[in-house]
Amino acid sequence: TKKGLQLPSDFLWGGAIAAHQAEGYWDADGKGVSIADVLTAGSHEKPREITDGVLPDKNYPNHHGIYFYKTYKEDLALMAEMGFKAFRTSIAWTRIFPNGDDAEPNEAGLKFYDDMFDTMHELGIEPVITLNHFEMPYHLVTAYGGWQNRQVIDFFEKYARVVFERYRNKVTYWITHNEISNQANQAEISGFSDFLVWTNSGLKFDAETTVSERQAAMYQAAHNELVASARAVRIGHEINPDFQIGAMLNVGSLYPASTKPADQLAVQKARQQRDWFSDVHIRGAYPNEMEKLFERTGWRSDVTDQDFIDLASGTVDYLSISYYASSVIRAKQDDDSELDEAANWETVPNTNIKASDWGWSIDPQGLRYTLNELNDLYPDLPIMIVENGFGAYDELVEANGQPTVNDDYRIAYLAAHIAEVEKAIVHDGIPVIGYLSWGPIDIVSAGTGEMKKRYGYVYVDLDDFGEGSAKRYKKASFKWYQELIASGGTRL
Ligand code: P53
Repeated sequence: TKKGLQLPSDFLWGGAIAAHQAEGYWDADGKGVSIADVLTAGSHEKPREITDGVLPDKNYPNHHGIYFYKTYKEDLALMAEMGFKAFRTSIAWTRIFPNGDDAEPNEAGLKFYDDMFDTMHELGIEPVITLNHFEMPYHLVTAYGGWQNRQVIDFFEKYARVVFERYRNKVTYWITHNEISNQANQAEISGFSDFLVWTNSGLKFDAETTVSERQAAMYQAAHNELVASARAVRIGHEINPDFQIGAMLNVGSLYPASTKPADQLAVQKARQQRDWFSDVHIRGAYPNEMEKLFERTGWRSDVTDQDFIDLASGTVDYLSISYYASSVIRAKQDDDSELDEAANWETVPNTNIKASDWGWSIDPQGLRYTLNELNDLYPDLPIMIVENGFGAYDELVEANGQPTVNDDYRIAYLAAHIAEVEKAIVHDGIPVIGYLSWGPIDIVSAGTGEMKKRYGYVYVDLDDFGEGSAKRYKKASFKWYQELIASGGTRL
């Protein structure tokens, strides 16, 4: 009798990384400076600094990553050894268009991804490729002001067209923008406000910028990203009708702090401020409450009739999500008239569940809850989980003469979450088409820039200063994930 998971045989098991967190070689072979290249190392306590260009004497962890630019063949072989069916990474936009507004693409960058995708196919691994994962060209910020400038739509469209044409026979699964919703209510939830408008949109505010001005810039940038995504989807389908092009949102579940009606409304509003991004991607139009918000505030002012035609005609084929943690929302006031303003609600700790060393709550049931919620919103739309995992401090030990990590805490997190994915598929009938865990090999943390916040099945011997041998060692979770995939998910 079969125990544990009972998943479709074509289920996409695997893992996911992003170029800027892994590749290193930040200025090699014509690559331009990206917005990740001006982020210093931080920690749970200390935010990463956004510097004006690349400065001497600063620690920029994305400059070295894990040297994946040179090690991808060996690293992908380790993923294949675990039985990966799919591997998600991003194309570094700056390897293709170093400045973003270049007339011609950089052939060395295009060639690099040709080889990487060939390697994946030789190993039997399906590439899942993100176009824009927190790494837009820095020049598009300094010369154009980031995504709030409509010209960036055209630059992105050109970039998308070039890579869609180049890899039309090598890549089927695409994602346009990584975690596009982070910059909105997620910023309030995670306490990362200034950071996430930078990583999503290349927006940097000075102290004098008012909340309303920030909101206007963010909503305009997000609108431009959505139009750019829709145009890319349409172009992609023209280039290859078999392309599967997806949206990507971080969808940690949201709970009300109490049974007070104001808390219910606050959590609903917080969710709407996230889910409108997927609404636009999936339905091709803004939901009413967002149009009303823009009517009242004048935010998202720079729109054309053609934008709305583009949005309607470039809807995505699937939804991809990241899920790490849940959040609890409390209304700051009982008067509900302004609860759609994030400033009028706040997050509070969840005393029912534990959290990671970085304060991310551990909530496997929340994943099933969220998958159900998304399926209620978008019935039968395929959902791919493209990030889930446990960032933790790992200790390297010797076992049978081999360095390894006994990461039973990571196995426990992943097993509990995958069990909830099974329930969502088998009990709830939700079309989840894949599970890609985050950081199957240790990489630089996006949020903190640390190496020591590790997610991998494979340990990489590098510290927060880029010191170390960069050697790869299998953790205990390596064998666990390998056996899980080999068993079709039954050996949880
Ligand atoms: P790290 C914030 C909130 C939720 C997910 O995050 C986030 C962020 C930004 O840090 O990022 C996603 O490395 C993102 C990945 C990132 C991963 O989650 O801060 O798509 O690039 O590495 C994990 O622990």
